[in-house]
Amino acid sequence: NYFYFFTFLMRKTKHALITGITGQDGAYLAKFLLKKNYQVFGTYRRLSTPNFWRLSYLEIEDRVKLIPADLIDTPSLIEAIRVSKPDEIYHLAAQSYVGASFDQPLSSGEFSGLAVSRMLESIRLFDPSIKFYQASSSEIFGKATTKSQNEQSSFIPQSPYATAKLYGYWMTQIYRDGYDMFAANGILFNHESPLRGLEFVTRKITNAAARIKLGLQKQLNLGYLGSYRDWGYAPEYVEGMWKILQQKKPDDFVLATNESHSVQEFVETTFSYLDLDWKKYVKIDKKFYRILEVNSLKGDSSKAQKKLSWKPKIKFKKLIQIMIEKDLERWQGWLNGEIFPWDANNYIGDEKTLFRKAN
Ligand code: NDP
Ligand code: GDR
Repeated sequence: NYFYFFTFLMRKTKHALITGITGQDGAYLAKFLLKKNYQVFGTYRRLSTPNFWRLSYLEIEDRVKLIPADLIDTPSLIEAIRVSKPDEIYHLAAQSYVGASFDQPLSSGEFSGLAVSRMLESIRLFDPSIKFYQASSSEIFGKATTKSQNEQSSFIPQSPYATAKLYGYWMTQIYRDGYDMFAANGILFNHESPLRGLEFVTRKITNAAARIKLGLQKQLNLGYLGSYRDWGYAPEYVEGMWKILQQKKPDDFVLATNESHSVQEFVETTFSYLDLDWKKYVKIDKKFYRILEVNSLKGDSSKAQKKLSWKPKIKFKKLIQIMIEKDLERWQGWLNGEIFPWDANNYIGDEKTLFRKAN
């Protein structure tokens, strides 16, 4: 009869709770889970200006249920779990900018580190059968001593951010082993997209290059161009997060393209895509140097490729093409008076900011 069919359907619909749904990964993950027929809940924090542009851009703002919560406010996190009754929690919210963690070391520890314990404790007390994904980071490898990094590599963090993430990594393992909870770390290398925050180097470059091409900007100031990163495409990485929680047993996985390129290569490729000579426009400003730099990271995602059947398709050049084409299209649209969900038109850039200085 209808009643049983309805309750059967209801039980089949999985619930996911995403902390940090307003961020790059949160928005893509929400879209991905909706396609998989999940009921998607997400936490957001109260800001003076609402920040839902990514959800609007992906046209899912009406399809996700939003719950106000802040990482420092444990009752608000418990309430988010109580209201959403999740099968899976994706803990993505954090202070995610490495540079800012030197300017705000304590709050970075609070939000990127301690908050993981708040989430895990809340789950343990509320319902320890909920699956938990922790957004860990390649930054925990830091001053890496090996050519590429996998799940066995040493952790040598180089920033308050990375140290906080390493704390979250270990706490996730402690709750897995100590309380038999399904708690897993995704150790993700850099992943980018047109929804990337504007202060991260990739989007800073593609946004500025598009403006330079259209005569809206003359110069781009950057910091150290010699560092190497393993850059992938964010929508592919959120699928990996989901796959990590679909395993029979909780485990930790590196997600990466297994390729590494320098920031300078990123600049060169972006500007040459627009037929511009980068040397005419890019200036080095030491104020963008980090107090400590992570010089080179390159992932080895063979475990994920084997056990999760996860394989990134979009590599460096294609990623840059996707990002630059979108930023160019947005600025052209803006010049034509079009209105669309976007961040860059209200951004004054990081030029005027007084960062803590590196030696
Ligand atoms: P974003 O900076 O785009 O998003 C961060 C999210 O956290 C936003 O929704 C933000 O809300 C939220 N947040 C920050 N502080 C608080 C707080 N005090 N209370 C509640 N919410 C808060 O990051 P990404 O989407 O790029 O990354 C997602 C996660 O993955 C982060 O934990 C990041 O450290 C980690 N990671 C990211 C990688 C990458 O390359 N993108 C690689 C490896 C790890 P608001 O919108 O209000 O600011
Ligand atoms: P990262 O990303 O620190 O790797 O952390 P970011 O894009 O900030 O920096 C990458 C490299 O570029 C150099 N760089 C600059 N960076 C910024 N932001 N602005 C500049 O002007 C500039 N000039 C040079 C940096 O020094 C660095 O070497 C990202 C975040 O998403 C983290 O949350 C995540 O954990 C890691 O990736 C994996």
